[in-house]
This record gives sequence, C-alpha cells and structure tokens, in this order.
Amino acid sequence: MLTLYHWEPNANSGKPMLTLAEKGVPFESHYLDLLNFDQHSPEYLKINPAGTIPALVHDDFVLTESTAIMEYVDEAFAGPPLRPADAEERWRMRWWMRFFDQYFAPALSMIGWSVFVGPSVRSRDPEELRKAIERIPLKERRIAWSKAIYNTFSAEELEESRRRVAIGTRCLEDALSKRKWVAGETYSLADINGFNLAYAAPLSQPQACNEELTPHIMAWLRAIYARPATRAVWAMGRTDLAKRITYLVS
Ligand SMILES: N[C@@H](CCC(=O)N[C@@H](CS)C(=O)NCC(=O)O)C(=O)O
Repeated sequence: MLTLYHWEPNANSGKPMLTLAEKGVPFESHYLDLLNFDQHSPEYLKINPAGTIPALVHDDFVLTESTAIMEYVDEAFAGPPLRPADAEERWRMRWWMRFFDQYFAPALSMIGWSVFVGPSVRSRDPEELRKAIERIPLKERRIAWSKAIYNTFSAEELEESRRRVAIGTRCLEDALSKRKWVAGETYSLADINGFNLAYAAPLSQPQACNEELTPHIMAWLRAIYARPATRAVWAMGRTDLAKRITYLVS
C-alpha cells in the first residue's frame, strides 16, 4: 500500500509525484490543500508531526523530505532507473539536487509566498488566520506564514532572493548548454527536482528566465513537459497554479 500526501504538482509535492509517475508506480493520492491549512490538521499531524507536505506512506513506513523520498522511490520500486549508473553523473545529480534544495528553492519559495500564498489567504477572517498560524508546529513555518499573511517580508530579503534566483538561473542555463540533462546523458531525479522549481520561472521571473537569456532552460522545460509522466502528473493539479504549465506546449 502506497499513499502520497501532497498538494499541487509544484515544488516539493511534485517531486515524488513525478518520480512515481516516471517509474510507473501506482499510488493512492491524498490531496491536502495547503492554502486551507490541511497540512496542520490533527489527522495529518499524526502522519507528519512537522505539518509539511509531502509525505509518503509505504505500508506502515512514513517518509518525509521530498528529495530523500525521490531516492527511496527510485531504489524501492521497479521501473526505469532515475539515478545515473555512471559515478560522475550520479555525483552531478546529487550536486544539483543539493543546490536546488538549499539555494534555489528557498529563494523562489520566498518570492512565491510573498506574491502568491500571502495574497491568496490574506483577506480571510483575521482571527481565523491568527489561530491558523498559532497551530503551525514548526517555528520556521510559522514565521513564513506570518510574513506572507501580514506582508512583512523585508525589501532586503526579497532582493536577496531575487539575486539568488538570477544566479541559480544562470548556473542552470550554463549547465544545460553543455549537457542534455542536468546530470549528463541520463534523465534523472535532478531534472525532476529542477523542473518542479523552474517550470513556471519564465512566467514568474521573466527578467531572469526567457527565450533570449536562457534558451537551453526553455528547451529543457519543454522536453520535460513533453514526457507522458509529466503530462499525467500536472493533469492532477486542481488549481491555476499547476494549470499555468500549458504555456510549455510547443
Ligand atoms: N524540506 C521539505 C520541505 C517541505 C515543505 O516545507 N513543504 C511546503 C510545501 S512546498 C509545506 O509543507 N508548507 C506548508 C506549511 O508551511 O504550512 C521537503 O523537501 O519535503
């Protein structure tokens, strides 16, 4: 029995969703609405006390951390391998996943929480929002929600995130100008990871990611969206967030 607790195919939730789809592993999908604070409900906290998504439950084994879940799925199930056999390529896959997770994702996430998550919930009843923030188990997530809701990300931290997005985008463009996929010749977990972060970058960060400045990223995004697994996963999206992806149809 395999159940994935996830939100939209986007950022962290999309990573295990796309990995399972590429491997052809069936799973029970349990959608949690992040904007409705479903991830902090008492039922879900029994599964992941940190109150973050995604979480994968394999029989009675609970896994969290999206990148580590992707590696587990690739290891534990049959289907096309998503980690290169070549040692250098495998290192490059891991190098990029670390870079995505530690540098690129937090920067993109801060911008996303400031321009999308905050405005999506801000107009709700203030007392309800205060209680919702209070219920969040992790202090760092309470801070992120509070800054998003009360619009208090500082100009300096947003500027620093934009700087990191510009640098990350340039590094990715450079890598994809040398190799077909992020790790090398093999489509890997690093492509899945990066795609989940960057699929909408040309829409949300057009100054950093566009046909002129980053043609290799644009071709890479289109090639990944052309894959049947990617189509199937993004078709599971329920909101306009995931539906934006259709701009990649060539
Ligand atoms: N490092 C974790 C991060 C998980 C995480 O923070 N996920 C976000 C969604 S992309 C979340 O659950 N946010 C909900 C919240 O902060 O309430 C992973 O990669 O799985």
